[in-house]
Amino acid sequence: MSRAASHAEAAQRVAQLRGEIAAHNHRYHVLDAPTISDSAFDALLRELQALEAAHPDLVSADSPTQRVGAVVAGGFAEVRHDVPMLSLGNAFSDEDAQDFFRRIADKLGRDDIAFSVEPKIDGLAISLLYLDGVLTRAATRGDGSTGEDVTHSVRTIPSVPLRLFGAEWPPVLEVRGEVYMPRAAFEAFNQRARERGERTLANPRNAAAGSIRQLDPRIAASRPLAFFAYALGRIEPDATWVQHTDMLADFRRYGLPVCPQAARAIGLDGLLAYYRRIGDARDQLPYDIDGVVYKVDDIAAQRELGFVSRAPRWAIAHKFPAREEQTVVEAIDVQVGRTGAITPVARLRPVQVAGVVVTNATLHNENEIRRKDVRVGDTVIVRRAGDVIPEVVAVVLDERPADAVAFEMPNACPECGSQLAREGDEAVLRCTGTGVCPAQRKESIRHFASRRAMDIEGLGDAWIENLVDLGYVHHVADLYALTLEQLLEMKRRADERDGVVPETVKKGKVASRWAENLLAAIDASRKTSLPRLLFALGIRDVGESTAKTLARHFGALDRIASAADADLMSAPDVGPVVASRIAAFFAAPHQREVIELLRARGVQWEEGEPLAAAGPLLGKTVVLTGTLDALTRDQAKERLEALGAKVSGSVSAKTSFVVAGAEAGSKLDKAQALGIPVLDEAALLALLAEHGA
Ligand code: I6G
Repeated sequence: MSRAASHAEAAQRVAQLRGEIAAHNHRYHVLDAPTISDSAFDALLRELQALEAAHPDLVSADSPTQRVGAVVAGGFAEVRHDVPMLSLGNAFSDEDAQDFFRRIADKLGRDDIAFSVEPKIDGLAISLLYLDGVLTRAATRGDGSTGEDVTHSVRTIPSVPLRLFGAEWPPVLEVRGEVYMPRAAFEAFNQRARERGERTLANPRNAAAGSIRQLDPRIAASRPLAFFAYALGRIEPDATWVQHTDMLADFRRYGLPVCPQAARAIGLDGLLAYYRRIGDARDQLPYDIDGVVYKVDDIAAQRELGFVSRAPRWAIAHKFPAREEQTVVEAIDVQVGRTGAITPVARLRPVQVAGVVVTNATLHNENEIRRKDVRVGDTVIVRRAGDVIPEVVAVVLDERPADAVAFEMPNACPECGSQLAREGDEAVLRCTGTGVCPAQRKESIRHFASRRAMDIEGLGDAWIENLVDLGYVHHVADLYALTLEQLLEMKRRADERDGVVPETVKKGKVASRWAENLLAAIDASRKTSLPRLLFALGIRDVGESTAKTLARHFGALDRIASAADADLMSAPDVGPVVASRIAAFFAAPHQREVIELLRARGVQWEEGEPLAAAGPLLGKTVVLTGTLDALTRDQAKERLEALGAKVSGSVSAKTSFVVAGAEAGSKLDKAQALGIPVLDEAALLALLAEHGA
């Protein structure tokens, strides 16, 4: 829309944009089913921002541009809950759950009772007040009667609608639910914090609570929080829902996120089956839970059952085993990873954590161990969540033995004796014995053989240890030169060394099936794909996704191996650090030799054409800003990429030029400040036409 848009036109477009943005936001953050690209979404948001800047009277609190507001001065205001925020009773066993069910069945005089059931998210309980469909206030539970006003933080959570969808909602609607940090986001946050030597968050629950209880809303906005609605507070006029599950269905219709695992269960058997089903899925769920909640579905029956002290008689939380337990640190060792990274590991007195015996927990790096001050002999809280390695959350200082001494990191690699060194301001110490350190070699081979890399079935840790320790394999290419005789000899020597009576000799015949199987698995891995091979090589910071991107972008290994940093950065998502890691990897003669040997020993992968091998804009980084008339942002991006350019979202000194459409904002200002060339739409079209794109 041009600058000359009338106020009425602007108001109409603003309303339309807000509706579209809210709907896209909901699809992305609640339904997990986006229908437009991130850049197209950004363009809508920018258009709205520009219109609001031109017409400040059109700005309103429910606008998606207003999620992050000002810092709250003078601390949190108190909020009295008109309807108290209660807590739930707990069931710690099937018997407790059975007692809960029995009490209800006896009172209602029947057994075929339907329940609304859902996971109990480990987060922070929050009450959201919507007046005339607009989010007006958000408060913590506090003591149940009085909480804290955290509206400024909760508004920043993308899945919380600032305005309810449709027009069917009650004019006064208070919705209760849980703010939480998805587990992947929590892990990623901590990983980044560790790399930067910053403070980590203890667990997703503390992460949610700590993020919301901040006076500066930018802190909550910078953390990936989410919300699930599960209960009702105040409502006017009175609710007409017959069943709790009807209410949840309406919540969904209003655009409020409701846990996708919420369901209905009948009778005690139904409850316990749900408990087991969610318990089995617990490690795979994207959020942390500490149990499941059962609620009598029929609201009239809820009323009949009433409350005991401050908890409903019609609902209960059936708890899972805790994720965190206490145990004692018996020793602290350091492990050497594939890239030489040194990780201190706590050897623990064995403890059951959520159904699994834990004997080791990572202490991550020197900074972390120092910050937590974990010592041998300490009683510690260990946490195990999902598939991630258990970690030490904190020390129970009251239980520290008087003679416990602070841990000192070694100066030399415990495996090869090489010096340990830190790169730049990295928190991680690394073994400098690349190529010679047996621990690094074993880890590289383990990674190379892993399922998502070369997928060599049966090449387990014990074989890798023996193959390296007994000198049969020095690097990954040696796997492809192994013979049956060598494997059998290795086994015999390992048995001898370990004083084991060889199991491989049975009835006077050498059992060789395992070795044949292993050789067959190694052989089967010879035929692979470029992304798998790239990932398998174990280049630092090149995970599966970057390997795929590189393969798609360059099409062939040699092109990647000979690319300069700037060329590597023309691949999407490859920044300067990753580019330098890739270049350094392929610059090492040892790595080139290994790749040649892999080829010579029959490892094959298909190669193809690069995406934009000879593009005239190869090595150029372009930033698009503002609105273009003739092209959508996606079309412009696609055509620029076809010419070899990398299209980036932010302006920096590395930007080659900026394309500024109508109502370009701060990116244009920044480009001008940095003296970066700026093209208008006509110049872009001319450039594209010149190169036939
Ligand atoms: O603390 C809670 C967690 C989950 C709840 C709750 C819930 O439902 C899934 N429901 C109620 C009614 C209350 N607390 C009071």
